[in-house]
Amino acid sequence: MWRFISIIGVIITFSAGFVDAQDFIVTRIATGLQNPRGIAVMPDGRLLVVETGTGMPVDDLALHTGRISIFMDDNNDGDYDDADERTPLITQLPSYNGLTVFGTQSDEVGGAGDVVLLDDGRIFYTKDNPQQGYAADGNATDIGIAEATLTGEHVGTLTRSFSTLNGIAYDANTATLYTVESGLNRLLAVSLQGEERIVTEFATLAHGQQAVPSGVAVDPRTGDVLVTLFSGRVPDYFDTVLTFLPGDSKVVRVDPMTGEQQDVITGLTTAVDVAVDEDGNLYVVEFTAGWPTARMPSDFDLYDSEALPDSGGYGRAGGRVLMYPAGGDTPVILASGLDLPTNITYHDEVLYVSTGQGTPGRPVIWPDGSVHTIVGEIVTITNFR
Ligand SMILES: [Ca+2]
Ligand SMILES: [Ca+2]
Ligand SMILES: [Ca+2]
Repeated sequence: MWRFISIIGVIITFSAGFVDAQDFIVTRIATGLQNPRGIAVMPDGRLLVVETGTGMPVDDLALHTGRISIFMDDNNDGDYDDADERTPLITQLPSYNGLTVFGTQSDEVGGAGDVVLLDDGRIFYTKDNPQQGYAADGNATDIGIAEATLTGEHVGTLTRSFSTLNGIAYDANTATLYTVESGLNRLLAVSLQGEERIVTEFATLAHGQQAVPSGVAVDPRTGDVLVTLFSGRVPDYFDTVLTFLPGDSKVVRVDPMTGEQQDVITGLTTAVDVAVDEDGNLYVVEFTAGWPTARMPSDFDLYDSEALPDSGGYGRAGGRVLMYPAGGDTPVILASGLDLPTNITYHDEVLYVSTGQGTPGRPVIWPDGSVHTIVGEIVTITNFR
């Protein structure tokens, strides 16, 4: 796999305003997953991994494919692909596809999204199950933040929400969870008792499109909350609807007390998640860095293995991870050519990135013309600090 070959050296090239120092090590540590999303690192180094699932419609709730598992590299060979290295902790989490449920004209699998692990072993994760409908209070019955334990017990629902929640982050200093409601363009603060507060709402982006907040992280130095604004559709771009417009996506810094917002990184394309280390260096994931591809027909059969390759609305294998040094030095491309990455976690000098969004096994074409099937993977990036 060319994109996982790292080149150790001192070659520095400039591309599109970024320094591209190719001495970072990108390593695939898990493959064959079903839409890996949020990752939390346990104190002993094991990983807590959310898989949103296949998105395939099922009649029986017990057949739902979303899950949260513990990954342990038992044989110490550096990957989590060997026998018994993945232990499902929470299973049967709802999984759906936005193409069939909402007619999004893209292959987007929804369900459990992101996870945080507290020091006391409590787990909080975002869940998304729009097909369960809405309750009398206006919120969905099964969209919100759920709590579980490291022994796999469902503690219950902490909060319910009106629209899809994406990223979740935790600030231990204030015992506060932060999450973003992508459909309502809001950042929420939630206490561990489930009290919810709207911190801020995000305005439309440069061409009138919805902000669509996606990833969230807490700056450990200040308590500020960093949010990626992914960007919704551009409704009227030279008489056509554009899935997104390159350069309109950004990262904002929010003061969680006042709600004040400040643009920290602009000019991005489909920024989907952000992480920050103890020194304030920022790491941003772009879902795909090029122009949008053709939107997917709403009646496309996602599960027909004979179907022609279709990107699913977003160009494949064009995702990137960028580092923005705290001191304001030139940003660096840490990884490129990733296939629709969705989540990033920073832990102890290592970045964990989940890739391969879409219906697992569906054929797609990569930029070099080669045909691949969608596969969920996790890569690490090291040697960047
Ligand atoms: Ca292994
Ligand atoms: Ca192995
Ligand atoms: Ca994240």
